[in-house]
This record gives sequence, C-alpha cells and structure tokens, in this order.
Amino acid sequence: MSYYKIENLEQYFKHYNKSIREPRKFWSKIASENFTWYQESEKIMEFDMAEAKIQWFVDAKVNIVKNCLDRHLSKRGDKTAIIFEPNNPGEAAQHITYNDLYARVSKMANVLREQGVEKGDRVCIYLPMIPELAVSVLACARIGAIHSVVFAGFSASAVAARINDCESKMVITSDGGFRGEKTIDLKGIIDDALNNCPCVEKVLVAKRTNASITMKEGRDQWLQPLLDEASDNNVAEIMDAEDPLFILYTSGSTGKPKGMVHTTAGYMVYTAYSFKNVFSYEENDIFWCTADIGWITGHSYILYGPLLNGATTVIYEGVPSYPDFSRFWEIIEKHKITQFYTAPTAIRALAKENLSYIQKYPLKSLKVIGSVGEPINEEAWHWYNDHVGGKRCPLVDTWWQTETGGILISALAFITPTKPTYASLPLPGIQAVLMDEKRNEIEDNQVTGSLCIKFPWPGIARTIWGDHQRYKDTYFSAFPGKYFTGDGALRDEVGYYRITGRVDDVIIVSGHNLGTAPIEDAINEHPAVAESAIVGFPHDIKGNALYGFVILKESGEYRDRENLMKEINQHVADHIGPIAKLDKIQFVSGLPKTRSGKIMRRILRKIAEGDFSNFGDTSTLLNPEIVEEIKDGKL
Ligand code: 6R9
Repeated sequence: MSYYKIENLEQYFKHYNKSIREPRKFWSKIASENFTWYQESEKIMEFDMAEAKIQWFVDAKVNIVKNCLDRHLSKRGDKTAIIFEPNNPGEAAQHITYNDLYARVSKMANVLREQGVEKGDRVCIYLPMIPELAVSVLACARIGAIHSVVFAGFSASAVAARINDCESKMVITSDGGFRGEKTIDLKGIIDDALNNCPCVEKVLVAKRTNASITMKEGRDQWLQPLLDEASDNNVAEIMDAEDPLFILYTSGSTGKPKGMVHTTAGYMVYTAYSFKNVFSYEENDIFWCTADIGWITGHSYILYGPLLNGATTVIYEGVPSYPDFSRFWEIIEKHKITQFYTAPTAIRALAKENLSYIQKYPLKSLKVIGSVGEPINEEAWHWYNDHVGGKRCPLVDTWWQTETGGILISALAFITPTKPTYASLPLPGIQAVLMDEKRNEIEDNQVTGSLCIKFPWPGIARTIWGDHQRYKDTYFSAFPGKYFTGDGALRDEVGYYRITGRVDDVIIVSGHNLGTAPIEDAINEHPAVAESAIVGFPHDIKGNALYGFVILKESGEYRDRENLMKEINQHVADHIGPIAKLDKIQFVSGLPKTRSGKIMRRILRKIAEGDFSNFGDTSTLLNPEIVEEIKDGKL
C-alpha cells in the first residue's frame, strides 16, 4: 500500500492513524517511494522538543532540484513546467517546459558557481514575479546555496536588514518590475540598501523593464551575458537531509524579523505530499497560486510542491486589478486553470466590485479552489464558493504558517466535506491539540483554545537563523513539549478546526474573551459593509471596549451614517450578543495591511487608543498612506 495519495475519507483516517502510531514508518515509506535519493535515511527522525531540535531523514543525501527537474525529464521533458503570465495582457505568456527549465536552472547554477557562490553561502533574491525568480531560487538549491527571497515590495531598509541578518554575499535583482500601472525601481532600492550591507560582494541584474539604472563597477553585472556563456548542464550538489535549503523572513508582532530556516529533505517530502493531497493534484492539471514567491505560500505552492509533482504551475507577474478587476478570471479562462489558490483579502477586494467582471467568464476548467493567509469570513467564503467555484469546486481553506513549511490543517479536495470558515482536519502527521489557559490539553470538542502541534512533522522550520534561543522561546516555551502556533482555534463537534485568529487578537470586554474574527464576520454580513477590523481600547468600566474600522461597499449610498452604525451594532448583537457591541465605529476607505494581506492591528490599536506617537516598523505596509487618513478621521 502506498501512502502518497489519499483516495477517500476512510483512507484519510487510516493514514492519519498510521502516521500517529508509527510516524517514522509512515514518512519513511512516502520518502522512499516518491523521491530520488543519493542515500536513504535509516534513522528517519530524531527530536528533542525541550531543546527544539528536530531532524528528519537523518543521514539521507538528496538534492531537491534533482527531484523537481532531472527526474521528470525522461517522462515530462516537453511538458510545461511554468506558465509565465506577464503583467501586461498584451505581452505573450511564456510556456517553459521541464527541459527548458532544467537548462535555464543549470546555466544559472553554473553562473552562481563561477561567481564564487558555494554550498552554504546565502544569496538574497530580490526579483519581481518573472521566470528568473524561479530559476534563481532553483539554481541556489541546486548548488546548495541558501536562498533568502525578499519580496520585491520591501523598502531598502527592510531588504538591508534581511541581507545583513544572514550575511548574504550576493544579491540577484532586476532593472525593475511591473506591477499593474506601476514600474518599480528594484535596482535603485538595492543600491540604497547596499550602502549599508558590507557583506554583499556581487549583484547580478536581470533585465525586465529596460529602465536606465546605474551599475557599480566591480560589484554589479548584467545576468544575461553570463547566462549566454554558461553550460546548460550542471551536476547537482549532494546535500545532507538537514542542510539548510532556504531562509525566509517573517515579521513578528514585535522585534526584528525572524529568519525561519527550512532544511532540505523534510521540506521536500512535506510540500510535495501536502500539495498532492490538499489540491488533489492529477497529471494534467494546471495549478495557479496567486501568492508572491517572496512569501512561504509561493515557495511551497508555486515552486517546490508543484514541481516536485511534475505539475504545470503559473507565475503571474501582476495584480488582480490590472488592467481591470476581471484579470484573475481572464487568466483562469486563458490557461484553463484547474486549481486556483488565493487569499481572502483578494477575494474580498474582488467581491466588492461589480459581478459583471466575473460573470463574463464561465470558469469551467476549475476543479478546486483554495484559500490561505487569514481566516476567510463567511461572506467571502460564499462569494468565492458561488461565483468562482460555481458551487461545484471544493473550497479548501488551508491553515499553515511560514514556520510550518506546508499546509497543516485543511480539507483535502474531493475527500473531506467542507464547512464554511472551517479549515477542517489536520493532515496525516499533524497532531493538532488545543490548550487551555492552565496549559492543559483540552479533550472536549466545541471549545476554543491555543492551537499547538504536539509532534514534529517533516516540514517544520528548524531554527531562526543565528538565534536558536529565540526559536525555542517563541515556539516551544509557552506550552512545554509542544509547538505553539500563536493562533487560537475552535474545534467543533466532529473535530473540525476553525482558526479564530492570532491569540493576541482576543479582546477582553467586561471579562468576556471576544475574538475579533467572529465580530468582524457579523459586521461584514451587513449589506453595506465590505470589510472591517476590530480592536480594543481602554474603557473605564468594561476594561476594554471595541473600536471598529469599517470599509463600506459604495460610499454615498448609505448617507445616514447614524442609522448605519445602529444597524451594524444590531448585527453584532444578533450574531455574538450585546456584549460585543462596538463603542465606536469609524468609516474608513482602507485598512493598514501588510504586503501579504494581513491587517496590522497594532497600528489600529494605537489609533483607537489615541496614541499617535510611535507606530513601530511600518516598512512592511502595503498602503502606508492609509494610516494618515485613519488618524485624521479618528473619532
Ligand atoms: C501561509 C501563511 C501565518 C498566519 C497564521 C494564521 C494566518 C494563514 C490561514 C490563517 C486562518 C487560514 N493564517 N492561513 N488563518 N485560516 N486558512 O499565511 O503564512 O504569512 O507565516 O502567516 O496566517 O494566523 O498563523 P504566514
């Protein structure tokens, strides 16, 4: 019996139980039967939760890129590996076959080696969503260099901090990038950043926008001439299972960004396995994940997961609103996408627009739709399910984190019955538990608690670059012996999980613990409301009171704001109870969001409290200008 693909619900439970009873046997069989190894592991796994030391496939030798490319060539050489859809719909899409991708990655790998990059060196990749980004990532992994992709929307100081933290010796960037109507001066940002990065020796520059840029003698080189000279054959580096594969920075609520380190074999096995099962991937599917490769979702489900399975994956350079709000739907139709994976923030933004944008497109090729990044509220869930999934595609709400490497809790398409706003059941290997305030494991269902995982899985990040103590403190100390996710969850009567949000998103009002997500859901159900965010502010009597920031669907239509506030509060009272009524409601045109779509609540909290003194690090905000607007309109 193979464990790689789960065929039905009964088998899911069987595999799940096996993975708990005999985790080593379970994962070693999957690893052995579905990947190419130079040497297989005998010990499979060793761990010490107290020290936060976790190792998978101990002593095995492998190269992840050989598994993504080389082994597919005999069977799938002419199959499209990557479809590149440019920002401008007038520019032709590119279809890059597995043969082409192998040649391009090999050339790039040879260039990196010629430029002095060695196994274990860190390379910062700061590129737009163009094929060179995928090629650079894979080329690093091929030669054992540790890639540190920095989202090409971060500011110079944010990039510099990430470069310095892991001492990248090379930066790969481009002359610029296209995003909707905008052109972004990436090379200029890198030039600024590098004023403060003595560790960087070389910069390779890909051509995309043809913008005129300055090249620093002795440091900067155009990439293409180097590639033209390089051989398209390359011998992959033999890597130990636990050699670092990449570093990816994730911003904590406080302090400097954490460089999460993922290692080779465990990440490979887990991303491939979770991709296959969550999305029910089959050979001729065309998979599109709309995330940026600068985030973990892009690493795991644009690149590694799909390529490990020999899939066709889409890289889209642009934004959902360019040239208009039908772009996503047009791309799905054009490339006959079978699985579409996006974020609630994109869904809500598109749902706000006229239905005619989507109704033009039948979207019949779609089989599965997915959501990731934050809790998907009830209204967005239904809009996505009805208008994109046509009520026929399973909607998989996938819960996971940069730290987890791959999806941990999600329905498996066509297997797990879905339930709106519930991520549903843990994947095999994932021992999810809820913990109460006294740090005891909660056995009952229909309860909420802090979500922890009590046994290691292959995809878990192994450390924070240069700071193992912080890794231990952040994830393994709140609940000794367990990995603490920082999220709260509710478990229903059949054991389905609903992620309620970060536990620090809980507000205590008059002694009642109120999660922000269900209140926001209730507000969002009002027909005039597009989106909302709730924070607490100090209140003499209640301890905390609730302050709501609300975006309306169409301004002007609901002129009677007083009445509207009453109606919104009535919704809240009806859904949650009068205790959750908002003391203040401020109508705003947008919310401060990180570039991955998460509301930066700490800024809203400060505004609600009337403290405009120090908003902390706002360099990761997508829309910093909104902060001023909200501040000026404060009640
Ligand atoms: C993959 C990714 C992780 C945090 C996580 C949680 C939230 C992600 C979610 C979700 C509810 C989902 N989150 N997916 N909350 N339902 N399906 O987003 O990684 O950027 O590290 O964020 O995002 O709060 O803890 P990352």
